[in-house]
Amino acid sequence: TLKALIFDVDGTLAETERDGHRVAFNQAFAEAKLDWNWSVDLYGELLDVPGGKERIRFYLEKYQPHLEKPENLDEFISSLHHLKNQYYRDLLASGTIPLRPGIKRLIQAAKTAGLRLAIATTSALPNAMALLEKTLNPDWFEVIGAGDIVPAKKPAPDIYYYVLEKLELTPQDCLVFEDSHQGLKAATKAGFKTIVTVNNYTQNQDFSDAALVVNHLGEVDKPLTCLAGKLEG
Ligand code: XBP
Ligand code: MG
Repeated sequence: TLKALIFDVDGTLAETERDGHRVAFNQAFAEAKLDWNWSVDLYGELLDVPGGKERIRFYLEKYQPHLEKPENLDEFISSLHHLKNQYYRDLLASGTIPLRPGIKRLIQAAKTAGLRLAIATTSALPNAMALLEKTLNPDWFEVIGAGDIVPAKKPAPDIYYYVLEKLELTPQDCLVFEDSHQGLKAATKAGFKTIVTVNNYTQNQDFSDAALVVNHLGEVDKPLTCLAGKLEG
C-alpha cells in the first residue's frame, strides 16, 4: 500500500535549471571575473553531471583544459558554487520560478490522504529549502535528503537509501517523482517505482524503467487514485 511520496527537486517540483541555476552560475562567473558563459544548449549537456560543484569541475576539465588550475581547486570550486547559490536563492526569492503544474494539488491531496512526504535531491540543502519555503512548506516533508549528506550523488542510489532509512519504509510503500534519467536510475536502483515528468532538457532521455512518463501532472484527474494505481502490478 502507498504510504509515502518522495520528490526530486530540480526539474520535478519546479523548472529550476534553465532560468534558475544556469543564470545564477553565469552571474557567479561574472562576479568572479571569469569570462565563462553557460548557454541554454551547453547547460543541457552539463546537466548530465548532477551536482553543482561536480558540474563546475566537469566544465573546467572539458571546456577550460588550458586554464591554469588554481592552487586549491576544491576551494576554488566550492567558493564559486557558494556564490552561485547566493544568486540562485535571490532568484527564488524574487518569485520567478513557480512550481510545475499539478505539484501543489498532488501534495495537498497526499497530505489530506495522510501520506508521508519526503525529498531526495542532489541539490544543496539550502537551495532545496529555499524553494520549499517559497512555494510549499518545508515542514510538510518528514525527510529532506539533499546534496552532500551522501557522498555519491545521483545516478547513485545513495540519497534514496538515505531517505528510505529515515522513513523506515520499504520501496514498495513509496512512489518517487523524477524528471531525469539520472534521477530515475538512482530511484530504480534503490527499488522504487518512479513517475517521470519530463521537461525540455530531459524529454529525449531513456525512461524505460519508469512506471509512468508524462509531460507534467497538471492534467491528472484525481492524481492520488490514478498514481497509486501505478503501484499495483
Ligand atoms: C539537480 C542537480 C543540481 C542542480 C544544481 O538535482 O543536479 O545539481 O542542477 O544544484 P535534483 P546545486 O534533480 O536531484 O534535484 O548547485 O545545489 O548542486
Ligand atoms: Mg531533477
